[in-house]
Amino acid sequence: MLISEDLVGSLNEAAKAAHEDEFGALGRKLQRQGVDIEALVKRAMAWSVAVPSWGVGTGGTRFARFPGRGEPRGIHDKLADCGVIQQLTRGTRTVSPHIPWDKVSDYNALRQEAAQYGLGFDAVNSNTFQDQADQGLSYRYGSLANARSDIRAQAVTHNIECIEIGKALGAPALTVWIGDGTNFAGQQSLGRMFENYLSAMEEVYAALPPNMAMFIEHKMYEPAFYSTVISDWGSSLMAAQHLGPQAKCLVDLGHHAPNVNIEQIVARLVHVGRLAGFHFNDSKYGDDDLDAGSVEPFRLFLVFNELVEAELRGAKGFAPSYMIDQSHNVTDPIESLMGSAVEIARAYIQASLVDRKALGEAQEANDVMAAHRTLKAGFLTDVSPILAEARMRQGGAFDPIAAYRASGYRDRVAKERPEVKGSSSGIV
Ligand code: LRH
Ligand code: MN
Repeated sequence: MLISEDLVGSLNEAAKAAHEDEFGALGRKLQRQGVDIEALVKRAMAWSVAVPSWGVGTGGTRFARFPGRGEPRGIHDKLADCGVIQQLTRGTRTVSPHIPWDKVSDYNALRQEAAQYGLGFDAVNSNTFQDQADQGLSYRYGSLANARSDIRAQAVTHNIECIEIGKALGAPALTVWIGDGTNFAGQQSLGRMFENYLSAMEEVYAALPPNMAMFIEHKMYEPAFYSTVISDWGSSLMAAQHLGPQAKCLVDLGHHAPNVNIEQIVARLVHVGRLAGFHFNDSKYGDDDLDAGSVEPFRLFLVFNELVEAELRGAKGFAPSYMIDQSHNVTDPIESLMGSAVEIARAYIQASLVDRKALGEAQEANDVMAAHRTLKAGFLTDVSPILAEARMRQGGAFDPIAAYRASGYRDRVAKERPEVKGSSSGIV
């Protein structure tokens, strides 16, 4: 264990009396609503969201990245940091890796290394939005949608390599996000770019083993600022339906214009059985990659309302992957990821206690206010005692961030890991 279990145990013991009082009170409140708190604790214990390997390092913007103390040097440090998040929250059992940022020579050994922290791997992310030192051709003008077939072929080869890495890691999917697009009208044919992308992705799709999915991630803009090849869920769904049943649409909450109704996009993708899953984060303006639930917690709840509704009615092909994708520019990434994991689990449990029968009846009766209040009652319920109980029953911390701070883990790794000076720029 990376954090002393005795420390976690003594902190939990100190919080026990107050916790049991609040847990008891919530249990009685929910019982009056015909809801069994034990069932919700079990749902919270079974819940898990993947941590992005790139999220445990300090993030940045195009202007600057201000490295923090004890920056992870590579995937081995990143796995240890993800191990801390899992040990204290008990709700982040997998890591989503990014290639080549997490490239190693022995992926089986990496799989064992992760397992010792109680971690597995979720979707592998390819990267054809940067040029690597040892790369032959540049992705400056795009990758899988590039006008030049040799550059598309290079990007196809990279994605197939990521599939092989995914097989070795036991990953359920390959996530393909490309920044391909244009900055000027006329720079490229909008139709031909999409066709180039589809033909290149056909080759990647053909390399998928039967038990691996392909997650297509759309994004409205950035790094391209006039057009983006896979800019919205419509383009993503067209591509998925063109490629085949293993291709699905990944929803990154930050990849939409402000005020877009993301929960309805979720409902549509559930309807066609093509919801791949999520990159959870929050935003106020663009792809801000802020901590999930830190700007619009009600929107996060409404997304989970669609997910729980789909789960409870047994929607066809409904098996989303839940992942975080954030950039931690001004906080300790471990604290932000633990905080986000708790807020995401909170939205899931709040959506799970909505009185679906009463909601359905109010909707049938067009009783607008009753329907809205019935749904919102879930969001207005403080489920913190359920989340804490679920963590502690699995050996986690009553308050993960307080336990992490008390552990001195950051001070410890700051001594082991060389200080990163100066401020480069970019997301990682
Ligand atoms: C693109 C994105 C994508 C990742 C990258 C780090 O904005 O959301 O999911 O590859 O961030
Ligand atoms: Mn993303």
